Amino acid sequence: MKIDIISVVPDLLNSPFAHSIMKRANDKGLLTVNVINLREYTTYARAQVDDYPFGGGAGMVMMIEPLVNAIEALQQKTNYDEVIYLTPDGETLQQKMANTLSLKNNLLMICGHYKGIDQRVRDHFITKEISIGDYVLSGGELAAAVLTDAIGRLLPGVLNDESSALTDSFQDNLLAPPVYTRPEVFRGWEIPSILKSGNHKLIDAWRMEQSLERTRQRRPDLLND
Ligand code: 6GU
Repeated sequence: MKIDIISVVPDLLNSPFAHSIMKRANDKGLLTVNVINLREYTTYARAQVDDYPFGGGAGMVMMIEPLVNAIEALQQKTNYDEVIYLTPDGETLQQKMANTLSLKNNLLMICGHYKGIDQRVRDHFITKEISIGDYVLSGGELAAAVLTDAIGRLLPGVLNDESSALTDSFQDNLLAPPVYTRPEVFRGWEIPSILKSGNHKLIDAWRMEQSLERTRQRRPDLLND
């Protein structure tokens, strides 16, 4: 999969994909992330990419021309399955959406800043608008990093068996059960003895029970879905 991300702060996206599982995805050639600096596509003086809103009001709006220049230049080279705008008024990201997007080949993400992007870009170029939750970030970059991570770890071959995506919280509308590792006793705090029983049927049943209990306590809404 290839993910291209258009940003006015490309440096914000240097680190998120350079470590751990995202790095492994890149090293294995399973996920390529390209960050495109929007300022390279403006024809305005001093690399201007935003301007005052028509009708007045506080804040700046990202101009249509640099964005369309960038989108169309990228579309010359790549046939995108989705052109995604990261915005707090988009559809809230859920695991199911990450699963669906992980089946695509090429994604283009656009990170908003200031008061957002000119509505005409949304009307004519964007195919999907995504928010990562009900709070406001100062720009779309961290949201694009979150979305890219959520998608990238689902690509076949990215995770090894130990970190299988199938047992993640949310994958089956259940939160994950508690986990333990060495030592068996720390300051007198013991691990649940069943985990040492060697009986995998019992252990699986215990984990399912814990998942259900955790979900009931913390996210009863998931059980009603
Ligand atoms: Cl995608 N962008 C911004 N700026 N804030 C957000 C968001 C996106 N999702 C939640 N908050």
